[in-house]
Formats: sequence, C-alpha cells, structure tokens
Amino acid sequence: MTYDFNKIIKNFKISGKLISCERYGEGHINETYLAITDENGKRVDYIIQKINNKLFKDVERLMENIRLVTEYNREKIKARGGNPDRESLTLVYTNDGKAYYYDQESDGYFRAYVFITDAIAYQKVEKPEHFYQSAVAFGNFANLLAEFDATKLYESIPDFHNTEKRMRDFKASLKADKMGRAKDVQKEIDFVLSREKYCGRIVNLLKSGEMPTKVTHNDTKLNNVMLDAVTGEPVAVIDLDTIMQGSICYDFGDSIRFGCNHADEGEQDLSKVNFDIELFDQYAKGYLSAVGESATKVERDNLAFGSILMTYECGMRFLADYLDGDVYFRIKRESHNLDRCRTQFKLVEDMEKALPEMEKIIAKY
Ligand code: ADP
Ligand code: GN1
Ligand code: MG
Repeated sequence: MTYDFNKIIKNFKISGKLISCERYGEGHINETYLAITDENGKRVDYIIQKINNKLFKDVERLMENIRLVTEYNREKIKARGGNPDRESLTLVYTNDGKAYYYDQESDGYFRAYVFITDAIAYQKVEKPEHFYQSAVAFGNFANLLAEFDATKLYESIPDFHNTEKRMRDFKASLKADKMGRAKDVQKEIDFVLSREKYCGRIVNLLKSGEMPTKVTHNDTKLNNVMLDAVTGEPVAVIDLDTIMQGSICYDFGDSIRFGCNHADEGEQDLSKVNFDIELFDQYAKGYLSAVGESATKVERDNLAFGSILMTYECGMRFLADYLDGDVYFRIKRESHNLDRCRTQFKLVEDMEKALPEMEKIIAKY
C-alpha cells in the first residue's frame, strides 16, 4: 500500500517540502519511513511511522504514553545540559497539537519523530564495544525514568512479558493449528512444553513484591538503541511502544537474547548461532555500571535467568505466530518465524549450559 505522504506530512509541524519518503529500518512491528524534506535549502529528515493499529488498538493512549515519557526525558536531558533532540526520541506534533494523525483515506494512524542524526541502530553486534555501549544506553534510560510515576502509563500490550500468559496463548495456537503446521514442528513444540517451569518464576516474584516493579522498556534489542556513528557512544533509546511496568530482568534479558550471538535472528544455519559469553560479560558490565545501586539483590540474582526466559519466550512467540499463519511479526519468507524460533531455542540450550558462568559474571560486577 502506498500513502499520500505529501498530505500526511502537511498535517504535522513540518515546514519543509517533501523530497522523498521511503521504507526504512528493520522493525518487525510498525511501518517505518524516512522522510527527507527541504527547508529553505537545508535537508531536514524525519521518521514517519504507520502505527500497527492491529496490535495497538488504542492509539490515543499508546501515544499518550510516548508523549509523557519523551517529554519527561527531554526535560531531564535539558537539565543536565544535553541535547534533547538527539538524546531522546522526540515527537513532532500535528498542527492541532496531537501526537498522531489519522489518515482517513488509508485508515492509517501516523506519527512523526525528529530523525536522530549521525547515529546508527545496529542490526547485530559488529564490535563488542557497541554492545557494551548499548548496555550503558539502556541502563541510563532506566535511571532517567527511575522516578517517573509508573502508574501514569497505560499497558499498551497487556501481559507483554507475562510468560505464563504467553504459554496459555501458545497452547491455544497449538490447539487451533490453523495452518496445519503443528505436525512438522513437533521438536520445537516439545522444546516449549518441556520448559514450562520457567514461565512463572519472574511473574511470581513481581506478584509477591519480592522483585520491584519498575518502568521498563520491554523491547531492548540492539536496533532499538542509537549509537553515535563516529564514537559508538550511546545517543538515544528508541521504539517506546512497549514502555510499561515490568522487571529489569526483562530488559536485560531481551538485550542478551538479541545481541549475544553473531548470527541474525532468522539465521537458517544453526551452526552459526552460538551464545557468546564474552558479549554477555560486556553487556553485564555496561548495564550494571549504569544502573548501579538501584538494582536489588533479587533483581541481580535473576538477570542471568531472565536472559534464558526472554529468549525462550521470544522463541515461543515466533513459534506461535508460525502456527497462527504469520499474523504478528513481519516476515520476509515463508519459514521466517520458524527459523527465528529455532535460533532462539539454540540460544536457550547454550545459555542453559552457560548459566553458572553467567551468574559468576553478574556477581563480579
Ligand atoms: P518497530 O516498532 O517496527 O521496531 P522502530 O521504532 O524500532 O519500529 O523503528 C524501526 C527502525 O527505524 C529503528 O530500528 C531505527 O533504525 C529507525 N528509527 C526509528 N526511529 C528513529 C529516529 N527517531 N531517528 C533515526 N532512526 C530511527
Ligand atoms: C518486535 O518492534 P521490534 O521489531 O523492535 C517485538 C519484540 C520482539 C522482537 C523480536 C511490540 O520488536 O517483542 O522481541 O520483535 N515487539 C513487539 O525481534 O511485539
Ligand atoms: Mg524496533
């Protein structure tokens, strides 16, 4: 589907003339475009996103979350002498002051962000230093929001990291077996079912209050953080759709899931997919140096397990989507979700073996 971006852009506080607007980035959820504009002879770029309205049904409240968090962060960044346009995701509002524009013609919800310049969102770890810096970025982001009133946030995807609920959803997909694919993936199904005991651990620690509930990002993969193109230092954390209450073990674990490995999330050759404990060490060092004393003992004790849990949960989600007929994650080939599931389960197996070593590393920092 193509959209009338000239018309869409005119509804935002964007004064330049649109030069081009092309698909951009590798996100699995929204449709992202890079809009290049000309403002009196000067090139000014924006990110335009068509929000996934199938998933985010209440766009108004989703965008209110993002408005609250980005405005809060911008003030904090300004107060410490930083550049909020670069160090925070920054919404461009519509002419009537809204955080999104509804385009009747395409029945689409669009938002605009200031383009973060001279920075890169890496698709995989190219240098261990980048992974370390991404950890610092997510750790700082957690600190920035430490005093933010979490009750103001709407749960944009209920039970997002409630792994027990994810298991119930998985079982429902398996039972429905809409595409008749279950018979070909018995090994993967058994993998999920044999580890059901993982599902309740963090959920129950949060429920009992033993582990603090915090404002968390919940989708901390490497391509949701921008690093300086020259120095590799952290610039900004992006993709704030899933900012909600949660556990820091989710944020830590999801970064490890995506980054501690040199292969793509959808790599078909599993011999290339290996959990890299050196990268785990880098991330733990960066994250724990940034969050410092604010991490409690129960949280620290569960960071390594949280890495296994997030990888297992994500694999389970990919497999459920494969069974459902690929309705959630954007795919580029038929078996993409199954391939993604297999990389996650290979990593889970590696991490299960490495768990004692992972725990030692956490203790070291
Ligand atoms: P999704 O929810 O689909 O993952 P993201 O918000 O993560 O969408 O955006 C997809 C990609 O677009 C990011 O990985 C990044 O490369 C790029 N991107 C998003 N926002 C910005 C921004 N403000 N400045 C520069 N690049 C951005
Ligand atoms: C999705 O939006 P994106 O591509 O950054 C997903 C994450 C998964 C990830 C797997 C809202 O992240 O939960 O871990 O894909 N985001 C949502 O790559 O479901
Ligand atoms: Mg993203």
